[in-house]
Amino acid sequence: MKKGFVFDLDGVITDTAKYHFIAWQALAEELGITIDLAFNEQLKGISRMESLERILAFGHQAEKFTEQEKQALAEKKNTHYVELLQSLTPNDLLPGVKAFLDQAKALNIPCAIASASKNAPFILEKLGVKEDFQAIVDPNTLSKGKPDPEIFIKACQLIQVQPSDAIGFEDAQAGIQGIKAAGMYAIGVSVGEPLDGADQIIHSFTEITAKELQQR
Ligand code: B16
Ligand code: MG
Repeated sequence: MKKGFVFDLDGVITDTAKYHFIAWQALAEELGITIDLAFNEQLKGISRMESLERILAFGHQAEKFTEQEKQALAEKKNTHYVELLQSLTPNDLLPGVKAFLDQAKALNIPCAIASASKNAPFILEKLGVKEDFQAIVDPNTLSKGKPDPEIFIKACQLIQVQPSDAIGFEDAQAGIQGIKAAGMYAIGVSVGEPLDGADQIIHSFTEITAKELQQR
């Protein structure tokens, strides 16, 4: 059966969580809300608007803003975040990622991105790996975010691979749940946090090869 690889972006291909944190923290400070790195953990894999809702709820300001004002706050955070992304280079790829993508290419295994980030195409371009992916799911086309399996099912459709033949890579608990609900094999990329339900856990892509996964 034809295999396929489906990758989350933040925390799997590169670590943009630190930039999300800087930008969310600055916005939260302006609103008089203090968030720390532990709080940031629960924003991983969660959409921009959902992240804002969680920050406002944490600061007891959930009811304070209209929808339009919330859109403006999210836009402000994103402008700051995109400024921070300008410094990204191929050196910001996580260890082993480029070699793994090259192996997949040599084996003709299609690769897709299933990220909640609307900035994914720009980030992949800055990292110099956009051409290594045959598909990038557009989060604007989704009706539900992770842990719903929709984004992973869509990624499989775009690369024309059955979910049961696809392997998904995720660093967030909600993502692992989504991959499993899609009927795929889930590899958790973890630097320490537990990821319940993953079929396999790796710390980095240096621990696996595309060939061994193709044969599993
Ligand atoms: P944006 P992933 C997610 O990326 C991030 O983990 C999450 O923190 C962020 O809020 C979300 O993308 C949306 O990002 O504001 O750029 O659209 O882990 O799904 O690759
Ligand atoms: Mg992630």
